[in-house]
Amino acid sequence: MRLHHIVLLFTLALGVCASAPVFAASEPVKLIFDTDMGNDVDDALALAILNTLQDEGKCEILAITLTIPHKLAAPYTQAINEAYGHPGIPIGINPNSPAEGFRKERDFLSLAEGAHAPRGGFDAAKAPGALRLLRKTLADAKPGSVVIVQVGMFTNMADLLKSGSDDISPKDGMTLVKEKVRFLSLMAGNFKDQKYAEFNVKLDVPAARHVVAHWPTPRVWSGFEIGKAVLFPAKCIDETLPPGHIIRDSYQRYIPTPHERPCWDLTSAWYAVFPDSALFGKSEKGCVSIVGKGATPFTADATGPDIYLTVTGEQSEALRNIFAERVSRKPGAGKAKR
Ligand SMILES: [Ca+2]
Repeated sequence: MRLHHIVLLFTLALGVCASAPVFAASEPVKLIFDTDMGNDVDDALALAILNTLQDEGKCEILAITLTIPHKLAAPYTQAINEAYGHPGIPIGINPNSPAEGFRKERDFLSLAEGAHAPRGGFDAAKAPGALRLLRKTLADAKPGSVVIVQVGMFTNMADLLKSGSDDISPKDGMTLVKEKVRFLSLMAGNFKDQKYAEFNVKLDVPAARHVVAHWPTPRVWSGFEIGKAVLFPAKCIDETLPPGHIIRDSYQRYIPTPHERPCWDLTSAWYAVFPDSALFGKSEKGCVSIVGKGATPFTADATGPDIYLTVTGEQSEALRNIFAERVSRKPGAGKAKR
């Protein structure tokens, strides 16, 4: 193996920056995680990974907002954060978000009222609304400091863009996003099959249209084909995670091993923290549009706000191994020295 191959593999394995980041490497990326937690188990895997990156000082999860109206989505999200050592992250709910994505036969949210109930309890009635939490989090943030990871429907982001001034901030949603958000990392769309209506788009097409038409920062899309190329190792669930682990139990409730679940939301979350990672390729700049029932055709345009991610076989293999290693970390592992 030649030296440059060794260096490349080392770089891939660490997910380190291939070019200079905009912010100092030591500064945690400030994140908002917007998720339809419960519609698929990859949201749970993604949140687990973000928790471990927070332990390492790579990111700070400022808030989590939900785009699923299920009453156990917030308690379950709290249970994941507790299991990974961060019980204090605020969670915002949206009772008006799309309900059609939830499949009862694959329910793992009910773990939150059984074996994995939040230790401190969780009163969903007292949880803030997603829109209020988004506005508050952005109002409190430094300019250009927040990365939003959207791995569910576009409902909350459309609500944010449409919001006017209120008791939280005199600024409207467009202004808050323009001033405070660095970029939007989203799992949505399909850039291989431009006629395919991807789940996160098709469940709330009007919201997707609104966000695509108005969102004022760069947007980076991890399409359906990326998650399909990066499969979560069943071996991690079966052999690495101990019995009684919340991720192991959730995964087996959703679709049991030996199924290897596509890592849709994990890729978007990873990119949000490591936008210069050598683990992804990127398209040229362009414009995504939303057509029909939710297809996402892409048109190249050097002044466009959108790019989409690509992965090679080598990158997929590196990503799935990193994801498995992350999910199996214990709370507090790799804690940054401060
Ligand atoms: Ca999701």
